[in-house]
Amino acid sequence: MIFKFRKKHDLTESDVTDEKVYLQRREILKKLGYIGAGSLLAGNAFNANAGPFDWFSSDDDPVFKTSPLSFKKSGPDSQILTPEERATSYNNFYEFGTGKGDPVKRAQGFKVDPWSLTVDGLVNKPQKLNLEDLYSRFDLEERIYRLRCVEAWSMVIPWVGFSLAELIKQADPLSSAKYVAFQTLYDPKQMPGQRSRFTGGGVDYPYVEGLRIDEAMQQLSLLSVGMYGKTLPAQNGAPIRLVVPWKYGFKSIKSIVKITLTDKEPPTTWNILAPNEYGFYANVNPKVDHPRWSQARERRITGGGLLAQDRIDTLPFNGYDEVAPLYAGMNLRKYY
Ligand SMILES: Nc1nc2c(c(=O)[nH]1)N[C@H]1C(S)=C(S)[C@@H](COP(=O)(O)O)O[C@H]1N2
Ligand SMILES: [Mo]
Repeated sequence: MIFKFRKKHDLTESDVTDEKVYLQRREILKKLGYIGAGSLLAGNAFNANAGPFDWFSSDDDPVFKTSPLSFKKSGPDSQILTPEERATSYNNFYEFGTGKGDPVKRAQGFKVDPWSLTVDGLVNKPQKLNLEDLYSRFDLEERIYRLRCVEAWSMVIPWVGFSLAELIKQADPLSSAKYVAFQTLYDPKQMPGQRSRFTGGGVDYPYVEGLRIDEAMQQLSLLSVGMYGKTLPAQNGAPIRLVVPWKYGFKSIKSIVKITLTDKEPPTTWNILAPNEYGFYANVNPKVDHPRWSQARERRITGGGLLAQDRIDTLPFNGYDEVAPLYAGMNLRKYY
């Protein structure tokens, strides 16, 4: 698939194609693949002027293209969604810099095609998925989840994806598989944060994460390929990222290229960086403070105006009580 870029300053109001024309093109775009179509909504500052059918090319100012997804919509939800423009412009993705506004600026030229996601390790049927497999092999569904960052802010995001369990089942794990290890793309050419310890927040890349196998098989554990009805923007972890809503956000590893079933607890990036501050489990827990700040409350980034936020109580397991049995008998102060 070829990426078509255009200069941002070339755009005018009339470049935004109306929805009817757009929907007719959707079928064509589907056949072409998934990338190449711009965002329908004009909410994202970086996509605001990008029409769905941009065949201009340019060497500078690339705009990362998202395209609509077909999926089973979630039922009505009482939570106020975080506005799309906030969820796609206030990010942690250290591969593109440590500032919250860095990823949306620096990830626009990120290339996801070709992509290869490998599932290997203690499995009978190793898997290799290309970009199209990510969108077509599983029935996609929308899931509205709360995302609680360890830094004490949170969002409510409508993800689109499939249960991690579905992919693991296809790989047919051996009974010796006790953990699942995840790895982000390593590509310093594309990811400026990976070029030096200084620009990448001291992380030893690639970013790695892990779950116990029963956590990975929990139905809430989601492999997300989209948000707000479209494929993931680069800054949110395109083309595929993990979302584990009862754990702090750093567990939800972005832009995954490898999933390995293993018999040992895998190393995890933030635990390596500061083991006394970030544990392997990282379950949201208002009673266990971060050594440098309280986790009792959070700043919810909400939908009431561009800069709106509410201060609310943080809930155990981020409110996903159904996961509590996974930790029965465990001391969650020790296993933070
Ligand atoms: N590869 C990678 N994955 C990552 C991160 C990162 O820096 N690199 N940051 C994590 C953190 S701290 C959070 S809070 C979430 C943020 O996801 P979002 O930007 O989509 O809201 O991504 C997580 N996944
Ligand atoms: Mo985070």
